[in-house]
Amino acid sequence: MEYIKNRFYESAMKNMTDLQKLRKDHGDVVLGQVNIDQVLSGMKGIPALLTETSKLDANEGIRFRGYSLPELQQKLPKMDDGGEPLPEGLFYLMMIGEIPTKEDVINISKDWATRAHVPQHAFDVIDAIPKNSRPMTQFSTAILSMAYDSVFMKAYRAGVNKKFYWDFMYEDVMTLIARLPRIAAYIYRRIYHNGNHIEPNPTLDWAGNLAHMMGHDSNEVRNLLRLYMVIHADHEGGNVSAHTTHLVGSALSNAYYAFAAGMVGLAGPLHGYANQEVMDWISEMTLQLGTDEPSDAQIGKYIEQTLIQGRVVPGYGHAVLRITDPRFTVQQQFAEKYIVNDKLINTVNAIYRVAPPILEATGKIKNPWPNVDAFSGSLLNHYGITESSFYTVLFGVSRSLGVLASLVFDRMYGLPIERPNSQTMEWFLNKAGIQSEG
Ligand code: HAX
Repeated sequence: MEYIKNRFYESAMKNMTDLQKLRKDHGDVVLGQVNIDQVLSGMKGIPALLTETSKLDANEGIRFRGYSLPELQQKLPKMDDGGEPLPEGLFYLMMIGEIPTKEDVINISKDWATRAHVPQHAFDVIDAIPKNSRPMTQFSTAILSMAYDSVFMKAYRAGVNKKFYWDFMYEDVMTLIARLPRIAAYIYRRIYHNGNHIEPNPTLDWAGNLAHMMGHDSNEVRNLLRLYMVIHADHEGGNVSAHTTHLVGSALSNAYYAFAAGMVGLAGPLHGYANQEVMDWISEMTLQLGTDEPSDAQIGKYIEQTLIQGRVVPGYGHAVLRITDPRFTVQQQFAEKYIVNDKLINTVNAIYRVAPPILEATGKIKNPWPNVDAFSGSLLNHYGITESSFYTVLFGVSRSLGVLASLVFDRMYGLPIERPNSQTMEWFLNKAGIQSEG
């Protein structure tokens, strides 16, 4: 499968001259001003990262190498039975910048199938963790345990020339991505199915095999997971999981270290854990109301109560987006196409009718619209994947595609160690021209 690596090398090399020119001759070009609010609100809107794989527009949503999600649903190769695009194709697009052929996609699928063997020590590490510890704890620990196999780390220690770092990083990235479905399914079957594991089927595609190993081996679930893996794969470089992976990688940490760190970031409730919180929040609501078919008025009151309690309404709001997340819309359309009358999905749709005006009326929530996490749990639940505490692991498997592709770019471009400047409160007060009142 060297030709995929060679194509990446050729396409990324074309950018090297531009990058060198930017750093050498145009380093003093000013990109904008930074104000105190931007720094104190989590560095929002400060252009600070170079990320090739995707770009997020606040008023339009995500584009992968220029393509929106609906465009990708049309253009990326699918299985012969139609359905949803294959995540292998999205990975190719993010790495190479072109829509792949079906043959390219099959080749990546085959490559990942040959690399998918998970070393026994990773299973042993998972089995040593209490079964009732969070699935994301088990997932990130298993990833970390595989750093033992990093070819990048071995090459670095052997003194390899830095111009070849990307090649070893590519090898680690492809192997790590290939292993993740097996790791995730192992954790799933361990926790929820008495450790009754299902062996991989190497003839299946990456997402299809995940459905198979989880024990949800229908065409519908395979299709859902293919779509799920595509829409969660990347959201430009600044989100917590992507930025953490990139930051840890900038110290020349190997892909296993960097991605495990990114996954620990994804596990936070304001990021990937929100997909579980949405389910918990809805079930708390239906329990309190004593009905699983709440009216719009009942939902409105529950949202107000959540806000009064000083809690967030999970699945709503975004640090960048200012519209309904297209990833929400794509899932809603999937439900409209395949699912007839599901009470939970009806409730999710009702929340979408009710929540935005209430959130907007607070006057402080910048984006009152739903994000990706508002819908994903209800779809999984419909198809029998009801164990919501596992949902962030599925998000993590998908997120590997974007953040690990970016890690190969980082080493290809020779991006340096990341080290922003920090300042004390006194410095900020001085800049604002005010005295401390403390
Ligand atoms: N419910 C209640 N309050 C909310 C809110 C929500 N859904 N979204 C924002 N706010 C609040 C913030 O907590 C903040 O309050 P304070 O000023 O009291 O601190 C205020 O509104 C302004 O926040 P913001 O500028 O609109 O939003 P941020 O960029 O700070 O945060 C978040 C963005 C996504 C973290 C936020 O909207 C949120 O907490 N949403 C709920 C959790 C969630 O769905 N997270 C998943 C996001 C998508 C993702 O990354 N998926 O992985």
